[in-house]
Amino acid sequence: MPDARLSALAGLASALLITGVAQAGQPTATLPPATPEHFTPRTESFDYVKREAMIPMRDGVKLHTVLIIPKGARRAPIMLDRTPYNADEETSRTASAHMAEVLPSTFDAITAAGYIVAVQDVRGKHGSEGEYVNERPLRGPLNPTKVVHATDAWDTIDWLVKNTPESNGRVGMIGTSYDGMMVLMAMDDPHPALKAAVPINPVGDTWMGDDDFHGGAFRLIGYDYYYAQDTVRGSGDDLWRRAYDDYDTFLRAGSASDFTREYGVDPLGFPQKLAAHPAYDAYWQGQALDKILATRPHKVPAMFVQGQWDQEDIYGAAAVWKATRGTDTAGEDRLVIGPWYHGQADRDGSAIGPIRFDGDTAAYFRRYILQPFLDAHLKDDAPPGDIAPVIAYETGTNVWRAYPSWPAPGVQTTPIYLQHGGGLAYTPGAARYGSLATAYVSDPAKPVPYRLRPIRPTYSTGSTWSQWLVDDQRIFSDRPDVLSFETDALTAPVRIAGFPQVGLWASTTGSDSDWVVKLIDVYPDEVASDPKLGGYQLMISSDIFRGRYRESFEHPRPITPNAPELYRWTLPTADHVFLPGHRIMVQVQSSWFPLYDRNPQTYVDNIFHAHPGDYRAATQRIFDSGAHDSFISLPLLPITPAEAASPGAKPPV
Ligand code: PG9
Repeated sequence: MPDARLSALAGLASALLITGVAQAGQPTATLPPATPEHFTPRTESFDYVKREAMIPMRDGVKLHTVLIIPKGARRAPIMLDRTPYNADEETSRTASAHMAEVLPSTFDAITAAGYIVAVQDVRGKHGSEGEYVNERPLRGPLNPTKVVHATDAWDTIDWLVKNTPESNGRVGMIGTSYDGMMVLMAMDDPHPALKAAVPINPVGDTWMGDDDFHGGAFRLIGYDYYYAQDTVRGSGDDLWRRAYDDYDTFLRAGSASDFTREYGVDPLGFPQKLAAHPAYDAYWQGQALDKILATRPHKVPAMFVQGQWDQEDIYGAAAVWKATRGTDTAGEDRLVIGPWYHGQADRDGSAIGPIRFDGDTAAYFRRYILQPFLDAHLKDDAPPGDIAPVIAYETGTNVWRAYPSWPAPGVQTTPIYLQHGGGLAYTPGAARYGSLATAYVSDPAKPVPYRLRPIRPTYSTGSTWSQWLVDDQRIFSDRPDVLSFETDALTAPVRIAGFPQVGLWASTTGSDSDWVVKLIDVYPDEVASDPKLGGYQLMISSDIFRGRYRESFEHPRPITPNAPELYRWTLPTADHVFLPGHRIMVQVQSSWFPLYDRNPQTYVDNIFHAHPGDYRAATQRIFDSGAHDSFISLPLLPITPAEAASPGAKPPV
């Protein structure tokens, strides 16, 4: 064949090969694919083995579980975390040959101590089968089904101890927030192999003071959570916005129900339950884990972990601890109070925003408090732990303290009274006739923002939501609808160690009202060691109370306009020293928006469905002297000469 014809044929053949055009009856030519048919990662050099299992529950549903096992482990305890937040992600933080790198820092100390870690998707989420019911109630009147988180935990632990040859048959449970609630629920009816429980910032009672309501006021930010969590089995999208500032977003929407309709949240089951149960009715009472666990026999030693500035679940840990003291007759439980935002015990605990602590308090907790507690209960040969019943980080002085109980023994509950004209003192202010009051107008059309605007969506990229409880309150103190009362500069330290309580005498021209009380540490005008803290107003313990619930959380009642009434409620626990040169301040206001929905200030049956015409400005009077003397009861704990002589010394835990 002549050369020219040969090369023309060769050209045609290669064109056919590249384009894949097939002649009739001939196989299509292709390029070799980049992805091999079978690929096995090289993991021989890893210091751990990863195993995945679909663990069968008693109803046949299988739950996806990832085990990370130290290579060569023998008779190792297992730490189990049950989560709705994706077990795969929780066990593959980085692509690494090291167990410590793939797991979140929750597990750093126990990983170093040779534990096996098991992370499981709860039923209906991510890799697990079954239906997801957000905050699925335990078995009882609210849940007649046979499967609940307590049984799922039981079945999982049973399977783990029978199918993990590297284990010593002892299991601990740990988890933060929702996962912490999973730990509490497992304690309802624990498997005998469950030997230790660590609920960190758990949801204990979502109505009473955790994610969804505080003092009866509804937390609008929950909609972001339920939208991302409950729209799909995996991780859902963020709830969309059309404004940069959430203050605008929620104010323009109107009531909570108006918002859910406009943004398409209304078909979701949990938001529907929130709107159907605005008061503390049987639905919420029947799920309150502090109340439930107080009635159960004490079977599992627990370490309850509380954050002093927990912006999501500031109630649960301390509440369950308090409620279950009567059952822990062997004194096995522990309470840890750290200077942390929500989940910070699992992260870097050196600071929140501009407020710095002495070193990484969270790493200290995990290494010197958590791990010895777990070792004592879970390891074959560990010495008994000598962790004090209560370990609390005292802010202000920035030292860890050990106590036999909480509130700390020796606490003297002492009222500090609002004084007419803005003072705050241990003796009630006198009034020549009757009572004195200071008035302000609370206008639902201009609610007090809970943060400096613009307020970014809670969980959006770059949001500083986790820091909001330490925001400088100075920006609000000069608003005409925020009252401030403060002491003179202190000449001696004042320590609080327990739960401050509010006694607020107030009246409103409306027929319903919210009251917000903030206990604040005012820094000296100048702080040489950290100039940006000069004059800083740091909230130490603060909360909101919805006036309609003053007599009963279950049965709200309208307020009689203009009649002074005493509003009493308990603030979150705190362990803090107001240092010499600082001042104690109390601020009072009637909204905290849009973290909390607006009270229309006109009594309506269900505030979720309030109409635009219900929202009315009201004149609020805070009684500050005379017969109606408003106060905050402080859990004062005198500072001993030894403590005063060595502030900053770390006591042994
Ligand atoms: N605090 C989160 C939560 C929100 C709503 C319900 C339950 C939990 C969490 O961080 O898990």
